[in-house]
Amino acid sequence: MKKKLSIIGMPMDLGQMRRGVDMGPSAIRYAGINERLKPLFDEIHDLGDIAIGRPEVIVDQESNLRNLDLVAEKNALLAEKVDEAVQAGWFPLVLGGDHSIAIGTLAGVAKHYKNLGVIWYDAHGDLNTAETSPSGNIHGMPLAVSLGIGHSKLTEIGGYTPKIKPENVVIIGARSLDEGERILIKEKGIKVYTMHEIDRMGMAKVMEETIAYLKERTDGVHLSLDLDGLDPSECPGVGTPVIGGISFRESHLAMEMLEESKIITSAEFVEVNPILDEKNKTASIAVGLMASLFGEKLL
Ligand code: 6HN
Ligand code: MN
Ligand code: MN
Ligand code: MN
Repeated sequence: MKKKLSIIGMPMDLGQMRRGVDMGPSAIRYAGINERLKPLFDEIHDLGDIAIGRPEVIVDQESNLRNLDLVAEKNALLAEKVDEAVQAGWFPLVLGGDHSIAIGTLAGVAKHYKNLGVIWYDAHGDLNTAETSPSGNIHGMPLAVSLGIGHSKLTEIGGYTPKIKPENVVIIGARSLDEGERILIKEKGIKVYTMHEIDRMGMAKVMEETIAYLKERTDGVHLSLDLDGLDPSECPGVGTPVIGGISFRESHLAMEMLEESKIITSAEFVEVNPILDEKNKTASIAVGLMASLFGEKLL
C-alpha cells in the first residue's frame, strides 16, 4: 500500500488567551516540514490551512467558555477535512494551533475506528470542563470533550459522542493537573505516565508499556503531541510552559519506538507559538519529531 500523507494546518488560537499560536502552522512549514517528510512518503498533500480569520474574543455568557461558538464551528470544519483524508486512505497530520483543535481532529478520525487509542503527550491533562476549568480556556478541555464530557456544542461535533473510551487513552508527560482533572483520571481509570514515572522507569520502558497496552485493545492510535510536553528549555515557544518536562532526546526515542510499533494512524502537533519561541526552535523540534515518527533514519 502507498504511504500517503495529508497535512492540514489549523491556525486556531481561540482556545486560549495568548495570540501567536495561530502562527504555528506557518512556523512549522517554515521549519521545513514538507522537505523533511518528502523522502518518507510516496505522496504528500499539503492541504493548506483551515480558514479561521481573526475574530474578536467572545466569552459565552452562560457557560463562561471563551469563544465557545467559534471553537465549535472551526473544529467542525477540521473534522470534515480529517474525515475526508482518512476516508481516502491518507494519514492525517494536523498542525496547530492551540490544543482545542484535538476536538476536531478526533471527531474526524474516531468514526473510522471501533476502538481508537489516543496518546496524549502533554504537560497537562486537558481534562477540564466548564465547571472545573481555572481559566475558561477550551484548550484545557479537549481530552474530556473527546471522552464525551463537557459542553454539548463541543462533544457533539461530528454528530456523535463519545469519540474515545477512557481505557484507550494514555497520557504521557503530565506534571500540571487541576483538581477536577485528578478526580476524572481516578474516576475513569485513565492510564497516566507522569514525569515521575518517566524519570523512574525511563522513556524506553514507558513507551514499551504504552505500545503493548494500546496494541492489545485498539484498532488505531492517534498521537496528540502538545509541544509543552517537552521541557521549556528546549521548547520555549509554547503558551503554557511547565518546567521539568520531557527532553528532546526522550521524545525522539518515543517517536522512533512508535514508528517501529506501526500503531500510529493519525497525529497532530499543537501549541507551537512562534511569538514566544527562540529562532523557531520549537517548530524545528516539532518537525524533527515528525520525521522520527514517520521513519527518518540516520543510517
Ligand atoms: N494545553 N489546565 C490549565 C487550564 O487552563 O485548563 C492549562 C491548560 C493547558 C492546555 O496546554 O493544551
Ligand atoms: Mn495540551
Ligand atoms: Mn499542554
Ligand atoms: Mn534516533
